[in-house]
Parts: sequence; C-alpha cells; structure tokens
Amino acid sequence: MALEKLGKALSDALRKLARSSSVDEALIKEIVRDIQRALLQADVNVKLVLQLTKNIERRALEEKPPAGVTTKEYLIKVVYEELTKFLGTEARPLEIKEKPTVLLTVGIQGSGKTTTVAKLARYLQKRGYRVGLVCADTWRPGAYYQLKQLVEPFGIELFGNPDEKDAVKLAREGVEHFKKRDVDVIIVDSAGRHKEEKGLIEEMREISSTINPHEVILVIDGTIGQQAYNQAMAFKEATPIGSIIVTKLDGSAKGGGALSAVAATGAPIKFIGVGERIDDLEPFDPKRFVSRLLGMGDIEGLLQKLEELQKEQEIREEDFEKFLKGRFTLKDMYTQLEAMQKMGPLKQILQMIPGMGYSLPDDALRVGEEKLKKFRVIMDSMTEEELENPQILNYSRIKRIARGSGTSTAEVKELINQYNQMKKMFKSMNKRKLAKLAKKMNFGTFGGF
Ligand SMILES: Nc1nc2c(ncn2[C@@H]2O[C@H](COP(=O)(O)OP(=O)(O)OP(=O)(O)O)[C@@H](O)[C@H]2O)c(=O)[nH]1
Ligand SMILES: [Mg+2]
Repeated sequence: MALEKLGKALSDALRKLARSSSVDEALIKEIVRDIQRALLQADVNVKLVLQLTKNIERRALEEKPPAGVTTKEYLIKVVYEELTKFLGTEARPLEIKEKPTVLLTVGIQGSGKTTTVAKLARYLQKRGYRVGLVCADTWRPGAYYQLKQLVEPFGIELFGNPDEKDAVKLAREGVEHFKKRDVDVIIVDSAGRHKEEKGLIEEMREISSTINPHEVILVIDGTIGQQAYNQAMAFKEATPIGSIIVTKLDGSAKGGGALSAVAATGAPIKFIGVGERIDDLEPFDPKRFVSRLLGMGDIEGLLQKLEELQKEQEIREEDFEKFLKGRFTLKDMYTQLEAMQKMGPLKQILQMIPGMGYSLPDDALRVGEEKLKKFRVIMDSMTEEELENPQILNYSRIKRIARGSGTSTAEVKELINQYNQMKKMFKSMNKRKLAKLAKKMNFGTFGGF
C-alpha cells in the first residue's frame, strides 16, 4: 500500500480520538500535534503542515456538529476533509477524447517513465483502448528492449529503433506510424537525459512542438519528497496541458511530501505508481486515497450520513426562514408534508426545545403516502389564488375542486383542516423559540434574531 507509515500514524491519531471518552480542547490539540508529527515525518513541507493543522484545529474548535452527529464523528470528518483538500480534493481522470490521443511522458533520470508508460498502456488496454507505444529514448542503452520486455506479454504494440540517434525524429516517426494504424492512444516514452528541471523542460518543448501531444505527463519520483514542488511548478508553468504521475509511493517514507507538494502547485495528479509490477498504477482520487490512508472502512458510511443530514438541514433552513416571515401557503404545506414524509425527524428536533414538543400532534406532521398523493390531485384542481390564499375556499369552491379532482368535499375539507392545523402550529411557535431552535440546530441567525 502507498504511504503505509503515514497512514498508520494518521489513523493512530484518529483512533486516539475514537477511544477518548470526551472531546475537549486539550484532546483536539493533542490530535492535531500527532497529525503534524506524522506529516512532518513524511517530509511534508512545514508551511503546508502548519496551514493544514491550523485549519483542522480551527474547524474543530469553532464548528458545531449537526444534530445527530457526535463531536467525535464530526472531527473525523474534519480531518478527512482537510487532508483531502490538501491533496487536491477532486480526482482528475485521464480523458481520451480524440482518436488518436497522443500522450508524451517526460521526467528526470530514473523517475520511472518507462515503467509508467508500460503501466499506463496496460491500464488503457484493460479499458478497451488500442494503445501504441513509441520509444523515443535514444539515450539510455537498451531503452527500447526495456519497454518491449514490459509490454510484449500483453501484445501492446511498440515502435522504436535502437539504432536511431535523433529522439525528436523518432518521436515524430512513431506518432505518424500509429496514426496510420487506427490506435486510440499513442504514448511516447522520452529519454531521461536530465537530472534537473531546466534541461527536462527544454527537451519536452522540443518534442512537443514536433508531435503536438494532447497531454504531457510529468513522471515524478515520489521518493524525493517535498523537492517535487519545484519540478511540478516548473513543469506547470511550462505547459498548460500537463498532468503528473507520482511514482514509487510504495514503501517510500517521503511519498506524502511528494504528493502534497505536487498538489500544492495545482497541477493535476492523474495516477500514482505503487509498485514495480505492470498493474501497480492507480488513478489518483484524493477522497478515496485519504479514506484508504486513514484505514477507516466505515468512513464512507459516516460521510454519507453527514451528507444526508446536511441536505435535510438545508430543507429545514429554507422552511424556517419562510415561516419566520409569516407566510405559509397550501403549497408550502405540501412541500412540508413531502419533506417530512422523507425525513421524519422534525418532531424529534422540535422536542429538543423545552416546552415545544408536547404541543405537537403527530398527525399534523406526518401523512401517509396515499394521502399525500390525494392532496396533490386536489391541489391540482385549485387555482393559483386558492393555493396562495386558502382562506378564500368557501363551500362552492370546495365543491368545484372536489368535482374537478374526482374526490369528495370531505376530502377537500380534510386537506384544508390539515392546512389549518399546521398553520396554527407554526403560528404558536413564537419567535424566541424559533430563534432558539435555529441556534440549537446550528443554522446561524435568521432574519436578525
Ligand atoms: N517500487 C517501485 N518502483 C518503481 C515504480 N516505478 C518505477 N519503479 C522502478 O524505478 C526504476 C526506474 O524506472 P524506469 O521506468 O526505468 O525509469 P525511467 O524514468 O524510465 O528511467 P530513465 O529512462 O533512465 O530516465 C526501475 O527499477 C523501476 O522498476 C513504482 O511505482 N514503485
Ligand atoms: Mg526510461
């Protein structure tokens, strides 16, 4: 696994949190220190570490977990989110849009280009693409045979000429060769002649201008740790079509430093290399990477729970704002009933406010699915005016609506009753109570309360 040591140190910190009986400031500080230590040991840049841990600490101390989530759970989420952000947040998958898509790999000596080219070819082949490889490395003795040996067992086509001395010419010929042969993707492996960025970028420019690749992929050796920042930055500035693969993240103590440094440049990391075998290449997705790194199988479940709660809160927040403005129409009632049918717990939440829960009849908050459907049908037969101002619903209107919706006047009256009941209920909540409720639910302030 990639970054095993870092992962262990981070999950130890979170386990400490999970085991604690209560969460206080001292514990938060201790956990933040553990995380700092773990990251520094993985060669993550000090400034980045401080920024990250400051964010975690601030959020842990300031933010309140939403109703239904424990402080511990919420803290785990904060750590997870900040680490994910630290590594770029969103996955940036490799896209093959055009046929053929030409990819050029570059990287300093020994970074893992040739191995990565073979891995990438295999990765794409497994996904149904026909791949052609071009060995444009005229520098390293046996470069062509190295790549050939790697991909031959998989029947991946390779173009090269061990006797040719001109790398640019070789690259151009290779691309032309495969353009005639109906491949989906052409990957060019370049020479690792350079030990530092400057020469590397010059060579990249030279080859790029001849073959016009769709994407240039910089292969960075993950064992160099935070030094990866300079390479990634120079590369990012040199080409707008650049992406990055960080290799050798298996067993490297400094991999965390390399990954975070590259992410800090904003250059997209598309894959990571996690071993010497041809299948040891993974698409890089910060979210998945972090949850695996933290070794928490159920973190996904926890995140889902939090996400759902957040959605519910958003619905409620809107509703409360509306009620506070004193408007409650039949349409609102319908939305309310629909929402409550899905989420249920409003009554439960209202009960958290002293002196609030007892006055809520269950029926006022929940109706069955069948009834909800019937209400919908009835409301479809009402005019806009009636929906907005239900108090104008006199007997002749009720009769008309019942006829129009194929229901009875009793059913229309039931709908009106339901409406009146709910309206009364919301009216009976005074503003002070609502403000208290809003505070309790961590909604912030409403309309100046
Ligand atoms: N453990 C591990 N080793 C890797 C990984 N990627 C590459 N290597 C090893 O790194 C060494 C160099 O890999 P190459 O693919 O030859 O590197 P290169 O950049 O093509 O080298 P030059 O062409 O000479 O610049 C080889 O021994 C690879 O097996 C990886 O993800 N994990
Ligand atoms: Mg090579």
